Amino acid sequence: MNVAGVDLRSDTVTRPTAAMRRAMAEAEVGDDVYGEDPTVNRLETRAAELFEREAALFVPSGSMGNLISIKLGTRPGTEVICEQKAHINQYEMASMAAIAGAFPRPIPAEDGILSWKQIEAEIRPKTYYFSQTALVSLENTHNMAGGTLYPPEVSDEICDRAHEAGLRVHLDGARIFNASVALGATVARLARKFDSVMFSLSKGLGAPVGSMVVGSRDFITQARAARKMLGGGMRQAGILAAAAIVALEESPKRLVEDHENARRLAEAMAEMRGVTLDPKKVRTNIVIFGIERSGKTAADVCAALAKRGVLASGVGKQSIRMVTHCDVDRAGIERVIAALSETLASRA
Ligand code: TLP
Repeated sequence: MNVAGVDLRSDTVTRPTAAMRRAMAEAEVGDDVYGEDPTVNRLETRAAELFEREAALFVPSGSMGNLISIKLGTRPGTEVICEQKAHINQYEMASMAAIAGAFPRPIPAEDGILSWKQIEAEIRPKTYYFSQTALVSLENTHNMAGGTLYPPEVSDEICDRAHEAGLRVHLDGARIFNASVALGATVARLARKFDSVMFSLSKGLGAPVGSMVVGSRDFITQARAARKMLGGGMRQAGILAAAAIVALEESPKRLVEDHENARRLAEAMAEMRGVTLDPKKVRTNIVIFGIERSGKTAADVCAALAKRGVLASGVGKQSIRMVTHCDVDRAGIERVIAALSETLASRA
């Protein structure tokens, strides 16, 4: 994307800030496979502290963090209950099946938010000739449902009841800091009942690379071994962890701006002819809207937007996702609104 453009394809596209680059240049490093990188150790300690859990592990990506958690929470031949549009179900290369040997049991849910009632109905009978349910995975915020939120009492109930049923519960909290800001609850509060938590440093928080897995000391010891097995043992990773520490300390407080920008975008779009969107549902940094009524395809609209310097992603034949982040300010948002309005009004 050229510097004059506005890239809303994802919050993964952000560039490290000057403070992050400085921290990277000055990072003290060591070999993290030997546990000797002081900056990685500091990041892991800080993440565990913020989530009020025993331990945390720095992993190269959210996908690897989810896979490690699923691998440790299942056995080959067991099942994972998740929402149908969950990232683990749609965008992780079927790794839970290909690598962990687990089978997804996806359930479609309105706005991506599952209830215990829906989950309970999909737990497999405890009969030897059925594959057995091992793990429930929730996504908060839910990316492909438009950054939607689990009310804390709903996720708490799912965790409690799942535990009573002998199941583990994983949180794909790639954007849990967005959820925390929108719900006015700490990440520790939102994540406290989950057995494992993955959160991303490289999305809304703006770090260049990396995610964390958080949980009990015993779980993280096993996760460290699983990370090595998957080829995720990194050496002088303090260079990356240094930027991640800046992201963790500095970024959560500014996410409210991204949410306000997403809301402004959604409210303007809801007024446009040809767009289907309920702006009240936009509570975090993701806006997904339908363009069925325009008669155009997402591919055509995205191509026309790109010509006007705006990047967005098609997430269905006639639906588009825009994600706000720290590299887009209010002026950028106004530019996107103008570009979309022109694009939808044009005949081509
Ligand atoms: N999401 C990406 C794409 O892969 C769709 C994006 O642009 O939003 N969990 C959730 C909820 C995610 O949204 C993502 C990435 C991941 C996990 C995976 O993280 P990475 O990309 O670090 O492997």
